[in-house]
Amino acid sequence: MNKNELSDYLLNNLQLFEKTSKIEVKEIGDGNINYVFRVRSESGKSFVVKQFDTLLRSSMRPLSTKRSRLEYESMKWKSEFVPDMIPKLFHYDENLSLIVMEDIGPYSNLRELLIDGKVYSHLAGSISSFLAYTLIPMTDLVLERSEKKDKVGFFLNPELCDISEDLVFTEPYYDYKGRNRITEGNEEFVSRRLYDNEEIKSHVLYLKDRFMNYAQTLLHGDFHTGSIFTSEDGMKVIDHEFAFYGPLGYDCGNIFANIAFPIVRRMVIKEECTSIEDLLISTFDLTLEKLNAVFDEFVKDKFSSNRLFKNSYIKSIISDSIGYMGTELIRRIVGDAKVIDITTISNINCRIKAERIVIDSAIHLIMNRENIESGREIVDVIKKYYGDYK
Ligand code: SR1
Ligand code: MG
Repeated sequence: MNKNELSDYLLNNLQLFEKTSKIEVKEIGDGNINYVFRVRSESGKSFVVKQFDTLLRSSMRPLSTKRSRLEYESMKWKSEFVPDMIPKLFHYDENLSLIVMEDIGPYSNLRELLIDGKVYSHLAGSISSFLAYTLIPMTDLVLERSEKKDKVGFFLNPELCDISEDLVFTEPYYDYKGRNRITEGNEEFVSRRLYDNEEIKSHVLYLKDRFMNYAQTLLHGDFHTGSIFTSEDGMKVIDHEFAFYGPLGYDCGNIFANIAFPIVRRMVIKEECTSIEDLLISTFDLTLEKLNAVFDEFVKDKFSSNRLFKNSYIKSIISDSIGYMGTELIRRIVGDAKVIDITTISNINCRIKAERIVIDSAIHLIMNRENIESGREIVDVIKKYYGDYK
């Protein structure tokens, strides 16, 4: 809908505003896929409206609007576990593929905050709680068997998964669609490290296969710092349209990677980054701690609560997380969907260096994913490669 149509729709069909109110509609979305508006009345009431088009916003290719139902239902379900971290939902219209939700205007985008070197003290606690409380309760270990299978079926999301299967797991290593954009000066480096590296490709194929076939839990599916809005008091997680049943470590690895980008950025432009390093360390360590705690809190089935099983289950989540951290790091450098943490490094030599640090760290993480157990080890990997390119 255009702004006038949206305004008429809201005034005539919903009881959110007085019928006689004048409302202002402003487009605020800058994502690749959908359209997002802030709608505000003269009396100061405001909401966010997200509409899902039948065409992808960035490339205009067709995309099913079923994703709006998946986003809505996923937000609704996750709100039961982390009510303060999901924008409140006011309305869903299946025909118009439209969700009306809380306006989280007073919150700031986490990606932009970290680029500026700002870290709130609750962040590691909030992110780790979001991961543990939205991921463990939706596994087979907690849900009744048939309910879990119904959920896996309901949340099948082939088109959005297809985007990730290409952009995250395939194109950065093969460029078979010719869409990769490599920074001038890094072409040969990318060929040597990725396109010609059969060993890294074999590890990534394993992670891709697990992404496609291990329906472990309901993922956010695109959990990066651009999907988090935060203030001194808390955080809200948006953009749940990539939700599907996949390996639990995928969400964890995605957010770890996206906390690492501003570290590398600030390292190469020689700005303070210890507070973000500490954020990465404590987010990783608290996630591990809370996965254990939430497992104990929620897994009541007498067979699954076996201690040895629990240890190996959590260990495999951690190694997946480190592997998926690596794939996210690489795809944001080589692929088509980049991050401003790196693309806005204005000095070209610093950008080239940052990209090499990210790729080498990622390869190390993927290859050594079974042996890394703490946030400190991850930061040490990044520091080691920073040292190599100093
Ligand atoms: C065509 S979509 C490109 C990227 O934007 C989304 O936020 C996902 O990260 C996706 O890979
Ligand atoms: Mg998104």
